Amino acid sequence: MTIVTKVDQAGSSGGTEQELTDGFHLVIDALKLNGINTIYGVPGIPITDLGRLAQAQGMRVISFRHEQHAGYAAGIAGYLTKTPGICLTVSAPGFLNGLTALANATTNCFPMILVSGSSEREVVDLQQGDYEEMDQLAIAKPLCKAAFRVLHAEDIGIGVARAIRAAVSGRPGGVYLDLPAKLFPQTMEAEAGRKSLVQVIDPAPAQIPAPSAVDRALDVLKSAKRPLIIFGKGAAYAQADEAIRDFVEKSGIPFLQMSMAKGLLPDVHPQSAGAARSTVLKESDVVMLVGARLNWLLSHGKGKSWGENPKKFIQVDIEPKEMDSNVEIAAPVVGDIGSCISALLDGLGDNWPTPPAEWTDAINAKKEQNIGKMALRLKKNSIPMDFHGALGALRTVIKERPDAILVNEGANTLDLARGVIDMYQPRKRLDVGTWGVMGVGMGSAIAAAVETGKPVLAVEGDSAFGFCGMEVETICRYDLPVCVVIFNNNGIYRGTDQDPTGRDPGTTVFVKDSRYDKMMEAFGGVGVNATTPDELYRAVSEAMDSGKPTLVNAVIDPTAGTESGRIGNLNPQSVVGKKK
Ligand code: ADP
Ligand code: TPW
Ligand code: MG
Repeated sequence: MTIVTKVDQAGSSGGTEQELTDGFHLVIDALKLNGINTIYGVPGIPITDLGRLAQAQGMRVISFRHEQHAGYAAGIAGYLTKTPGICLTVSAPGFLNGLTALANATTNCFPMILVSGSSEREVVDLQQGDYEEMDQLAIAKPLCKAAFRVLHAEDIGIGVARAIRAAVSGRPGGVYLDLPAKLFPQTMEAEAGRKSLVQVIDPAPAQIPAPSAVDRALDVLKSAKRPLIIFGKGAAYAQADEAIRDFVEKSGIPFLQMSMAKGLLPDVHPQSAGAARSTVLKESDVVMLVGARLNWLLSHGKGKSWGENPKKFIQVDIEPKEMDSNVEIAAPVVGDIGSCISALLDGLGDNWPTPPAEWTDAINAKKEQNIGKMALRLKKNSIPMDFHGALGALRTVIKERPDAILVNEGANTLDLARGVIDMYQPRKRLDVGTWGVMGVGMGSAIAAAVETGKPVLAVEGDSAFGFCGMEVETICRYDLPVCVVIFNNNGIYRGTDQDPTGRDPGTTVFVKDSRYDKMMEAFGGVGVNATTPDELYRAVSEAMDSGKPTLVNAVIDPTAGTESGRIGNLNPQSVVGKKK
């Protein structure tokens, strides 16, 4: 705890000196006490001094150009570390800019805390028009797990503790902490301040599954002829990597990994069914979901992609309300993934029957076929590059650096990279998540570099990058080991759209032949224009090895992409006046 000042209580007539602290110091002390040492944010009234002081007190303060990206960074920091990431913003507009990221964190089950300065309660509540007036607490509430406001310096310790516990316990998510301007300069006696702080003991307590639920799940699994495990990003988040690997290998069951779970087990693991995804979804008879929701990303567990075969589902999740969200769950296992998988692993015993060879052979045959087809596409050396040609180069870059972090967003750029680039280690792939939101790239890349110190490769559609492009200045300013590759196909999905009236550019196209590499050069980073897979491979390898902020403009054939990438089927189509 830092001493703010000493006052002579009895004035000039003498008396005892008293150590004081204030709201600024208490917020920082409360965070540090709980192992939070990094803040992502944008300064301004009333939190400018909070950021300054945090830096002076040894915290890492990463100042962004826009709060949304600071917020995305905080969410990803939470995902990578299981400690809530902190996003610090000013009131109303700054708060609202951060709110998208808070909602995104909640949607994705990432623990983060949006800390916003706010205007005076008295004025806000009477709607008298304060500077940046807004009832932020009320607005944040529906978009996060919990929202708290602290009005008195002596409550800062409790407020921060509640925010931390709410963010990481149970299903993780976003929490809002409202700190009115008047709170910061409030003083209190330093010793009382010290005592008011709370160190959160066991913030995310283990949640042990009921033994009967574990037995039920094992019974269902044992009855399977064509079992399948699907790991989601909740499984990656849980950091139960060893138990998960042991369970998979001991059971012999084939597995799929959802986008951000890729690498939890290496994509090249012999039991990975990633290259036979549609076959295993259709043909499996028992599916065990681990930290993956049956939402749109898994076609809600029904319909064409799941085929005709009746299926039984086992679901391992910390959130009981997730069970039966879309289809009946035959064996719900509620608890934290580490505890659940350990219990299931124990239950496998020594004589667990390996899945029928008929099933695993069929998967392997399909895998071989699909991997062969893909290999041909990756070898393509056409100019301008198509997606596969360019991705073939990047796939090698990651293969050669399995501990690097891959950030990925876009439509075609996302969907194709997910399939092409194998991941080898857990929590190395960060992408658009549950919402498929564009613009998470630079915030994620910055947090990944700051939190892990590992080199980061951000593979970005040109549109996706546009949502967060200004943060390349942040990357240069903090000299982060981030290499951004823009898949520049001159537009959203494709670069070929036209305004039927001939007046304006088509709605999905951008300026032709743009040179995004110049943006990085503007801030002192390295810019490269790459037109062939070889050039791309060389530029990215060099960047990953040097750690210098780099942006590679990869020139992609504007006709190569498809509308909405792999999810074109979700597009509602106009039924009137459409030309054939
Ligand atoms: P994906 O998009 O990869 O399929 P989802 O975000 O849909 O993954 O699902 C993640 C799930 O993981 C959520 O339902 C969440 O409740 C769950 N989860 C997160 N952390 C844990 C944990 N430590 N233990 C158990 N379940 C968890
Ligand atoms: C916050 C809608 C989905 S994908 C996409 C948009 C605008 C961009 C696709 O173009 P890009 O990729 O990135 O150039 P590529 O390779 O296909 O050319 N606003 C937000 N999120 C989403 N998802 C959209 C809009 C969208
Ligand atoms: Mg594009």
